[in-house]
Amino acid sequence: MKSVIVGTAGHIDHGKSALVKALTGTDPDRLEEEKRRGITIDIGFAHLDLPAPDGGSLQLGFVDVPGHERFVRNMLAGAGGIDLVLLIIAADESIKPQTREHFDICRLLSVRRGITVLTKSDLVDNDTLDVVRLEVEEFLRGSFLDSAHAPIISVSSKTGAGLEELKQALARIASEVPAKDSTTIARLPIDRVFTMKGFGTVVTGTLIAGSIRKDDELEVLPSGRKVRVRGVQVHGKVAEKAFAGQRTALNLAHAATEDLARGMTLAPLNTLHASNRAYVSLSLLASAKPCKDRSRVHLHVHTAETIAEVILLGEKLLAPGHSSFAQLKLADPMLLLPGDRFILRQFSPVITIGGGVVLDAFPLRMPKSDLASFLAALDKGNPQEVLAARISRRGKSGLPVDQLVAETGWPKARIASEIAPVIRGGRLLAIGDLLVETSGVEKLKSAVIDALNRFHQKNSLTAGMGKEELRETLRTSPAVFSAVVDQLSREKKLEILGEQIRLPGRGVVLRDDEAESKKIIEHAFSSAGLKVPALKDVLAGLRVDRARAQKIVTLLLRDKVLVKISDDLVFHRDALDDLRRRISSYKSKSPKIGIAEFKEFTGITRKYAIPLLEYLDRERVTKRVGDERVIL
Ligand SMILES: Nc1nc2c(ncn2[C@@H]2O[C@H](COP(=O)(O)OP(=O)(O)O)[C@@H](O)[C@H]2O)c(=O)[nH]1
Ligand SMILES: [Mg+2]
Repeated sequence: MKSVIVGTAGHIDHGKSALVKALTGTDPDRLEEEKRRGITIDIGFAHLDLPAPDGGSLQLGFVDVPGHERFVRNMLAGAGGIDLVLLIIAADESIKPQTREHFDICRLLSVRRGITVLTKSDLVDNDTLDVVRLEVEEFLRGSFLDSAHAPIISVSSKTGAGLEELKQALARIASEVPAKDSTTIARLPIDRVFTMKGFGTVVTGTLIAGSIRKDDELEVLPSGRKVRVRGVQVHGKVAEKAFAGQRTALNLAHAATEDLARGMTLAPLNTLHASNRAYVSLSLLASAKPCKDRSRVHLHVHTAETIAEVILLGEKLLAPGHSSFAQLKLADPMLLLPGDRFILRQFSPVITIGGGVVLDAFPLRMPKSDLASFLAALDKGNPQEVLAARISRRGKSGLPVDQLVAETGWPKARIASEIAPVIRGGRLLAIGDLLVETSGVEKLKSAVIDALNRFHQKNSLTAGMGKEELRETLRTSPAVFSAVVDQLSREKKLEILGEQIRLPGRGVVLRDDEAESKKIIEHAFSSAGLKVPALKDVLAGLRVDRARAQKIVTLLLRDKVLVKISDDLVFHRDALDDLRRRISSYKSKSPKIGIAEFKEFTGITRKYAIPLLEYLDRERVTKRVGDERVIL
């Protein structure tokens, strides 16, 4: 069974609520105050099943809106999810201010289908009805409700005249509404929150995307609260699952009514994010005043509203009837996805001035010309170009698939199938879960080579650049970095030495004075045998400065020409090798050696003998037993 949301629109007292009641049997004015005052204050709901012209059946969910100008914001909360509008005009009053305003809103929200209903036909004679019809036809000309393709039907909710004809037209047009895709990521903008005895917290709304089933874990945005669905009702009846396009009520666990409000959205856990900035395509109504850059406005999206600042991205003044790309800065964050329609109302006095469509809710700083082509690609809406533009915008850092899901609201499976041909075409690369533009990877590869080159030039006494240091210099993610480094290593454009990376054949290069110093140090220790000089004395006598001298020592230690036994006690490797040999031949004389014998045997002082013996213990040449060493 197909579900279609039907919204009313029109001036106060033109008979919207009476018509919904005449069609469905339900009085949409549910509040006590509404019944007492006889006016609609907030949105009301009703439903009706109709046979479809093709023999199936149609489930119509009605959203009845208030016509009073003071309650347009409530009207907007209801207008968000509608597929089909009933534009209601009383035959005895014809077009009035909220007829125009609601009609503008429907056009700005891009409502595509509807029926114009001339109500209270019992109050006027046929001539008057004809005149009103002509006026209305003129008013609607060129719009989605143009009488050339959308019906104008006169009815009386009092006598029932015209209601059958209206039902037939409703069934026909509702059956033309395209079926909604329930495999998209679920979104339920909340329009009502209340408690029900025996159930607890209940929220209602029009499910605008995806599906929600009993026991689903959901997230409330923007608050981030996690809730569980205890029960689902669709069009007033218990259901296992609600699908996109259905009036839905959810009984929620883990949430009190205070935690929820109209304007919040329910979505799957950890999938979508609220934002307080968005790039949009904005149209100003012909009836509005010119819109200045940085104007403050009221922003309405689905059931949410907040104050926003309009930053025009083109000319600094938007003329009535014109469109422009803009950035909206929101006073409070809300969940926005590309394709979401919005309405702008003037800050004061509050009247509808325009609206448009969200292009991107994750604005990033980028050069003006790049931004213009980015927004143009989003506005055109070709899915492959949209994905490529979003990935390209992230440059060499790439974009994780999860973030692409959050940016587009498209499920992973859809992204994967849209992007596969672009990857095959060579324009994008998939590195694990990350998508990167191929040219971004190429740029990163040359940036790696440049960074290594600069490093080698500055650090001629170091073998290579630390991996992490290189990654931080390039400001890129670990995944992209290691993919690029591996690729460059396979291409033999760099070499990986443990935690260091260097260009092939590069590394330590000694200048003349450095090479000379290295020789002096080496000689100082090789000629000293075990009676070594203090390292700092050797370094003090060199031509190179202390920092460079220290680096040369590090090189000698790395190459194991020198061996460090303790702080400031360094030996040449030949001296130590010689010592080992002599110790093992000593073993044929005695299996043990004491400190005194060791001093005598090597000819060195106690100051050196103790650290040396400890070194030999560590090297498992000797083993300490009491005051003596067993030779191993
Ligand atoms: N005579 C007559 N009165 C109607 C008709 N439809 C609505 N009304 C009356 O017009 C008034 C406003 O109707 P209502 O449905 O509340 O208007 P809304 O503000 O557009 O929802 C009420 O007093 C209704 O009884 C109709 O077809 N004929
Ligand atoms: Mg009403």
